[in-house]
Parts: sequence; structure tokens; C-alpha cells
Amino acid sequence: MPEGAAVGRILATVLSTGKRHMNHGGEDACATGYGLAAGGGCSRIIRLMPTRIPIVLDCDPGHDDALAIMLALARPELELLAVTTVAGNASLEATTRNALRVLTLLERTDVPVAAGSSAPLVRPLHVAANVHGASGLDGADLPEPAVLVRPEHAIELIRSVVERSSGPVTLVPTGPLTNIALLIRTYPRLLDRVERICLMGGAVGEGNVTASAEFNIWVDPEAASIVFDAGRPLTMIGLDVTHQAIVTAADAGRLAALGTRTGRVFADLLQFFGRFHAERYGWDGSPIHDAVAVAHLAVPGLVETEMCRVDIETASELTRGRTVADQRGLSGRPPNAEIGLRIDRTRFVELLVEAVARFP
Ligand SMILES: [Ca+2]
Repeated sequence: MPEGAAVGRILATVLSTGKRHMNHGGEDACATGYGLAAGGGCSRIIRLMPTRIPIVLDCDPGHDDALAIMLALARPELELLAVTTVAGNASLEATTRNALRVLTLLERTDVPVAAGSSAPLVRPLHVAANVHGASGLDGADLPEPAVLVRPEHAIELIRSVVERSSGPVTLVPTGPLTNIALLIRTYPRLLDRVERICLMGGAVGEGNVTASAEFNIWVDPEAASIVFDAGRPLTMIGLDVTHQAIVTAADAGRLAALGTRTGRVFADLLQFFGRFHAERYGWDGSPIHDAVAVAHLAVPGLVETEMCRVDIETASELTRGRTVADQRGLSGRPPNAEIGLRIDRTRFVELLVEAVARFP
């Protein structure tokens, strides 16, 4: 039997029997799917490897972005192909430096980082120094970057990793949508190789930068409008669900108690992040918005969602950046988004603690 046919038969057998755990050469093939990898230079040894979801994280770190990067690296269901940065919580220079510092902390400087847009498409930049501090990531002793940012623009890095990927790639934007809108407009045919866009942003209910709007969408509503209209499957992880994803001071204490450098850094970041949420909302703890988008991909069912038509307000200053969610279908237009509504907070916190514990 030709080797390729043998491979196909083995894979077909595995898939048809539905076995969820098979040990081959020490690899525990997980329940998310299976792929094949030649092992150890011997063409006759075939190892069954878990098929991970390839993702690109486009972010503006940011305390919750830092946790999103960490979770994306920790979860075995996900493969983080690249991190790209955008201006939002802080300047592009600061968010890029922060992404590099987080990857250095986590000893994953093999993940390429490219910087993208330094300002929204048509509006001046507003940053969130009141939430994240002057650096965008105040409150912890993070290492200096051990690697340099890549020379190309973020959309060029995304294009190259999407083109090189063996399967469609999921984009996970957790900042303003400027880079993703530019990508869509510059390389529209690349969208065929984008599995879905799972973004943190928006709100069906109350906003957090104005009564109408959530920060990421408010900063660059024109970009958000392009992304929501792109025609690809899109998930909106908005404030309705992220404001349930609270990590308390006691939860942060569990990270510190791990006794690791990573645990200490994230506990310190959470303590700083918590000050804003105590003052603004009177909460014990902080919503870890961006990590919810990553958790939703890694653990299907963790977030309850529904399909809905969502359009972005770009004309009004009063309601700038509002994600108008037509939950009752009043417009008669087809849904363009899956929107997050509820999350099991306890399970989410366990995911984060378990993830931090995987790092030194
Ligand atoms: Ca963010």
C-alpha cells in the first residue's frame, strides 16, 4: 500500500471510531481534531497530533490583552501564529513594546510581532491611559523585550501567515479594528482563507467609554463598520459578556500564590487594573475582556451566544461607535454576527489560573 494511502486509512479509522485520546509517541491527541505529522526523521513513523486552531491576535496591550496573549499560548486547542499591534489603549509604540515584553516574559519570543496602524482610519487617536496607565501596561515588573518587532506592517505579516497556513486562519482582534479593516480593503481575496473573526468589542447594552459605545469600536468606528460588513463569520465578544468575566482580588491572589514569575506579574497587573474598576464601577476585580474572545475559541460552549444583525454607528457624535444589535430582527436583514451574552465566570477564572500556571 502506498504510504499516503496508509496515512489516509489510519486517519479515517481514527476519525470514524471517534476515539478522543490516543497516545502516539507521547502525544495525547486531543478532542478538537486530528492532523498528521511525520516524526523523528523516520518516514514510516506517523504520529497523530491534535489539530489546533491557527489564530492571529491583533491587539493593543493593555492588561486584558496581555492575559489574552497568555491564554492563547497556553491553550492546546490554539496555535498562535502571530501577534500584531494597533494603537488603542496606548500609542502604537507602547502597545508594540508591551506585546514584545509579554512574549519575553512568557518565553515565547518565537511568535512574530508586527506593528500596524498608529491611528484610526479617519479620526484622531484617543488612548485609555486612565485605565491602563501611561505605558499601557502599568503595575508590574515586565522584562525588556528580548526580540525586535518585525520590519513589515501588521497587515503584511497577517497576509504572509494566512497564505502559509495549511488551513484557514481565525483572526482575533482585541483592540480597535483599524488593522483588520486595512487588511480587508487591501487584500480582499485573503478573506477566503479567514475562517472567522472573533473580536472583543461592542455592547448590546451600555458602553464603557460613552453610554452608547465600547472603547475598541468607539476609537475607530469606520474600521469596525468595514469589519462587521466583511461577510465572514464574525463573533462579537462585547461588554454584555465581558462584564461578567470578572477576575477578583482573591483570584489574583491565587496567581501570586503560584510562586512563579509569571504568576507574580499577572497578579500585579490585575491589582493595577482593579483600581480603575473599583473607582468607576465599585467592583471587586476587573473584567478580562480580551481573554474572553480567546477562551470562546478554545472552549466552545463557555460563552453563550446568539446570531444577530449588528451595524456600527459612524454618523452621530452622540452615539458614535454604537454596535446596533437588532436582536428582534426588526430590520429584516440577515444576521452578520454571533454575539456573546453569558459566560460561566468560575470556569473562565479556572481557565486563566490554569493557563498562568503553565508558565515559569
Ligand atoms: Ca485590548
